[in-house]
Amino acid sequence: AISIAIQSRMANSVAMKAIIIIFFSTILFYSASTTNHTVGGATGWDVVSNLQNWTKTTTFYTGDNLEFVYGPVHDVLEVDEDSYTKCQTSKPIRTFNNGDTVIPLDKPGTRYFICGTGGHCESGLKVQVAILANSSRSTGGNRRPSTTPPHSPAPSRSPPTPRNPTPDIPDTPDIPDTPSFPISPPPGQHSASEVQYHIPGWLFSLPFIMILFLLDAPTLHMLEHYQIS
Ligand SMILES: [Cu+2]
Repeated sequence: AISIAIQSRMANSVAMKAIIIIFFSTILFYSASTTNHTVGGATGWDVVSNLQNWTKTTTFYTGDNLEFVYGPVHDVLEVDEDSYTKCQTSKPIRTFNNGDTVIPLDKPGTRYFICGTGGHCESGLKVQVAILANSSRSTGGNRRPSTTPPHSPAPSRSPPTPRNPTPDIPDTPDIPDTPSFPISPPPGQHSASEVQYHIPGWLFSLPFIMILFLLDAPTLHMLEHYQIS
């Protein structure tokens, strides 16, 4: 009786593991397919950040997030193009001041953000982001920097470009070189993080589950044996 109890507990743990794996690999999948762009990189939303350079080396897609991290001396105003150009803080579209503002980039187009604190916008604390339709990602849009603007043909084989200094969420935290990935990326030089796969997230966890069950096959076999007897 004791060993049966132990065996059924092991079966439970297999199911547990499967659930946990599905859960985390789904999260992993979705975090791999969206990018959180920390505005200004390591120095954040601050006058010391070179925001013009930052936007030049970053490509924005619908589905990505912009994250503004800033101290209490700053705020974030979303403005129209005219206010952006003139650093006019009097008619913002939206205002944020909680120190950590995440803006989902939900549609293509250009959006403008400035700091509302006196003089900061004039000192360069302003950012303009051109958001590309997400579909351009899957058709081989160059996900990462390339110092070229997104519209010109991207160099297909650029030397390891300096990754953007952003400590944003690593695109593919622990996915090894996708050994078990069921779908091979489109031809091209894109790493896993650069390509959006058009498969449901749960499918992403299948290889892991298969590995799990292969590893646990002896356990399952023993379990069957116990149930028969
Ligand atoms: Cu400011």
